[in-house]
Amino acid sequence: MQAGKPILYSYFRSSCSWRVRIALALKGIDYEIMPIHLTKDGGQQFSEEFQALNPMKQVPALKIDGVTIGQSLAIIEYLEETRPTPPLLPQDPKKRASVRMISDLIAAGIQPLQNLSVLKEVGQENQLPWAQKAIISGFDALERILQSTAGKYCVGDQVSMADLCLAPQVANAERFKVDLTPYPTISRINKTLLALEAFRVSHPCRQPDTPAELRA
Ligand SMILES: N[C@@H](CCC(=O)N[C@@H](CS)C(=O)NCC(=O)O)C(=O)O
Repeated sequence: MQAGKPILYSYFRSSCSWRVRIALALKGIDYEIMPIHLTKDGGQQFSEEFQALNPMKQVPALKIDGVTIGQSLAIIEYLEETRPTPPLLPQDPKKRASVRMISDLIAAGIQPLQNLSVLKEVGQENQLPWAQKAIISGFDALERILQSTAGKYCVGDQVSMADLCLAPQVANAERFKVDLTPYPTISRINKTLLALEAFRVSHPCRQPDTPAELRA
């Protein structure tokens, strides 16, 4: 099948979309963004057209090489397997396990609990404390883990998939007004990551669908 430029179905503020945007930027993959607004029109992720691409009704989804892939970590691992440079998983199996552990901690243990669809269920007045509780519980564990795995980044001194999960989750923590003082390692790594070009260009404040008042 003839494959054109990859298309990323993305929402500027979606932390899971940001993970993939960072991977695409780091690997120097040219792509187009198709914005999916998660609240406009009742949520464009619920349209029949988008559900045909991702039946989970979530962003991101990436159309690439003639396939459409949902789930940010599956997308990142596909990019890693097909475009291995620069690597986002270390060679050493123990370090690889640490990268996957941290990625899963964030992608399965924190983000889903504070995702839009869950927040809708808990009701307007409970949303902030609910999201804060989920993030604090995950960050308490993550800070301890990073104290033994981190170098400059989450695992040693190479940017890895774990870092692609960390920076977007810290942005969510800031959006939900979580006090980051108890997390010096998380904060230090996040600051280092945000200075990298790939994290900068893929940042929610610089996307085609970022509203004017949030652009920077
Ligand atoms: N495990 C999925 C989670 C995707 C996800 O939760 N996406 C959010 C944005 S970060 C979403 O589309 N939410 C829409 C909704 O909850 O209706 C992944 O890693 O891609």
